[in-house]
Amino acid sequence: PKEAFLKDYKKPDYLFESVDLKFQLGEDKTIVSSNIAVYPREEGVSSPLVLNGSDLKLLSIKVDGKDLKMSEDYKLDLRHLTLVSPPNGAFKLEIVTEIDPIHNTSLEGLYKSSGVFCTQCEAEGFRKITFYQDRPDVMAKYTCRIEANKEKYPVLLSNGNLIERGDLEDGQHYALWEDPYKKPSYLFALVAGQLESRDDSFVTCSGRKVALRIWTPAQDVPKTGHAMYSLKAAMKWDEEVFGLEYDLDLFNIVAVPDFNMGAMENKSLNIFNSKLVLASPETASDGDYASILGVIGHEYFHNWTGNRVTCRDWFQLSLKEGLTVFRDQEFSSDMGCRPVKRIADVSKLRNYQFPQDAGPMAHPVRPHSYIKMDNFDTVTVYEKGAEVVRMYKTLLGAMGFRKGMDLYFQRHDGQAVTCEDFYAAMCNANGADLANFLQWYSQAGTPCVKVVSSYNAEAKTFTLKFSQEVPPTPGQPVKEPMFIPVAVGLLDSTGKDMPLSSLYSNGVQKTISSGEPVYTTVLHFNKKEEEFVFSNIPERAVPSLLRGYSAPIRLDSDLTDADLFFLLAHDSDEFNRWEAGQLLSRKLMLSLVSDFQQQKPLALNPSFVDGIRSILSNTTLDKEFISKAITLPGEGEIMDMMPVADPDAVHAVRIFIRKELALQLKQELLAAVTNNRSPGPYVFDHENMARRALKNTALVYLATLNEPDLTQLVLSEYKSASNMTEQFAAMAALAQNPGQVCDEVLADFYNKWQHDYLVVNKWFALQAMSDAPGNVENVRKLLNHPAFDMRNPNKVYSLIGGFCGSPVNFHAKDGSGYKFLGEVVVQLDKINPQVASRMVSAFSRWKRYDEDRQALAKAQLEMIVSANGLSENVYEIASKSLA
Ligand code: DPP
Ligand code: ZN
Repeated sequence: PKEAFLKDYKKPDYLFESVDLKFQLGEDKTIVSSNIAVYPREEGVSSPLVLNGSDLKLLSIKVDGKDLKMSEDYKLDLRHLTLVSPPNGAFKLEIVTEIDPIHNTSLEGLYKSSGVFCTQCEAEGFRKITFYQDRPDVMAKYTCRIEANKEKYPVLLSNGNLIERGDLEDGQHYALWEDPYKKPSYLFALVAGQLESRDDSFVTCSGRKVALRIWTPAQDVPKTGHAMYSLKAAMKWDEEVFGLEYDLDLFNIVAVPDFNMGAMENKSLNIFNSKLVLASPETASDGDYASILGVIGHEYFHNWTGNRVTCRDWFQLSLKEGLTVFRDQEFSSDMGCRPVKRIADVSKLRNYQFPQDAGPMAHPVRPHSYIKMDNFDTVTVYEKGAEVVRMYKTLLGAMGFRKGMDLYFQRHDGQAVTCEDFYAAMCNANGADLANFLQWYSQAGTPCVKVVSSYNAEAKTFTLKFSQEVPPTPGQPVKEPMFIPVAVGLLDSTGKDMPLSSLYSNGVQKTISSGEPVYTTVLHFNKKEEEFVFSNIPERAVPSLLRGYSAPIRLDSDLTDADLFFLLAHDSDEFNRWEAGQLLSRKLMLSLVSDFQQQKPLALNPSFVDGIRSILSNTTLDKEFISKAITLPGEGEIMDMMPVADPDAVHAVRIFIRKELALQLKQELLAAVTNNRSPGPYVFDHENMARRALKNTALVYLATLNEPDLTQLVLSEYKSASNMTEQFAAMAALAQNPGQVCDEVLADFYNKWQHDYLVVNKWFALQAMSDAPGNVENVRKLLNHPAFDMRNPNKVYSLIGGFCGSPVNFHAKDGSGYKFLGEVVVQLDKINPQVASRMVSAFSRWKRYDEDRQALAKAQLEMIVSANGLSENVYEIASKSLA
């Protein structure tokens, strides 16, 4: 396998002015004709023109109307078609290929999902459709003519505007689409099938009426209301917050059941995994509703950040993804509750991105190299990338950030650009010098920051002394210091924010405020070590550090438990209030893990119980905040902090604390259930979701006790639930205790929902994640369940992904979990390499475990790497994991 390197980037010698495509869709084959207007980037170019192509049958190739001869005029290998000596100047290139969408199980390129033809071209799927310079810096105008059987494929869609349609002979019909905007091939899309639409419209800020259509099979149209609401909200939000208006008169979304990822932002024809479109109160949970809102927003926002301004090369992926994730996070915050959204986003970063950044697949936000680009749709590129964008906003302020965005579009609309271009727009628009900020794009690894505080009562100064260390990562043994914005506030002894007036650092005295009181300031920490001294501080303060999680780092402070309890009770920054509780929980869990390992009896610190009690009974707090604040850090997060990860100990301790809390806070938890029952029909808004979140968290706690009256309570909640959020949560609560009740409820649920594949996936996931000893056998059985299908990515993510996400069984000491995954990966790789490589990632941190587990996991990775016909996708992850 060949690795591609950022440092080897070269501009293309040839550019494409326009592309006219014709698809003749058929059951046993599809014929694709392309007609490309080629021109040299610079005059006098005479180098060969290399086109990418994979799994294509070449039928004919012409230049300026003349057939080319094999080997004389062009060469063909497994991945390229090379025109040996193209004419000087501009020319027309006509290529006809044959493809086989019906047997395309990789779900990239053109394939069929539940009878519907659809495409997925990002990152490199267009080369499975026709020969092309399949790279994002080749931007062209497209037309697309689709021909198909009218009865089977009444709806024919592509990018842009429909300019012609009509009937042909033999029951065929056609549609001709024209996209007026230049685009890279990864944004091309085509859909053909029996679909119905929900139609609506949106009037843009300049008064243009845009037709909005969401396409699904007829029976699912009633479930697209929330997606349509989300789309209209996103269109309005982008106008209001960024001044960005939609640029065509039509916007289509199509939902398909078989899709490798969440969704794809193809110009004016977004294609979605149906689980991110379809929702009804009875079948979708609050989490699903929130994901739909966020992802519909995300893909829509790409129209400007990604499509109008795209990436020069795939190394720059975070240019569009980090920025667009940041935009969807802000959108969801504005539509819901900001602190709660921030907590959820930071938890995701810590639970998924931190481990990646500390493992063999660690890579910078802008990777230096890749074997398969599909492997770099990662939490680092997306979520850490979003944190990098957030830091610009933290450093430049909301207005400054907006100025930077405006300049970015003004300079680069219609171009394919780099992360430096974004950085330059941000700096230039603000006359700002962000020093070594670009390190965030090139250095991998989560920076570790230490902070020590001290108070000088005589001088009335409060000092924070910072030091930082960026850990070594593969290929990057030595790191430079990073530019870390640290938002800080100081609390007085009553818990109020102190006004901050002046700050001394780096030999410079700086005024923070001389008028309006300022309670939070952003420190620019960009050296190995640095001291910041606040003056006019009348009493010893408790610092609230890294407010709102102002940088994606690990922070190690000298705050005592007493300080943390104080912050938990008083901090005006709600994120840090939650964080204080998490820090206390992490400390507690780590110390109990060590007790467990030494076979000491476990005992819960009473002040921890009191802290949780006071949160739980605080009626002034947001209910979803309470639900998050009483939830312990995940097992992965704790294992990540141990020198040798011990899944059994961490699991036992987490269960112990949860039961102990349930026992001691039973009355408060019961009150949280009874006070938060649904007052009426399902409503998707923050208040109602928060209420359900608190009730459901309380139910899950109570059910850990496995007492008959509590089981009855949860069972009656299950039976009386009128929405999926509450029904599923009650079932999950019961499923904690394997046995007759659990079995009956699981059977009842399946019975009720067997006709809804999205709900059945929840049922698979719940069973897959069970911590019941030996659950691997149950999961193996479920592989043969009639509702399971290895070809559907969602089902694989639910069942296999769910299993790997449950540490006790995946990391079972006897190696049964590893063996299971090894077998599945080899089998899955033959069907869908992208999905297989996502699954194999579960092995990547095998070196974190004890020697026995290491040996067992390593054996599976070695078995995978030596498998016959292994894909590059799986090879890259497995071999890098072994290195
Ligand atoms: N570009 C798609 C997204 O928006 C999938 N990679 O995330
Ligand atoms: Zn995206």
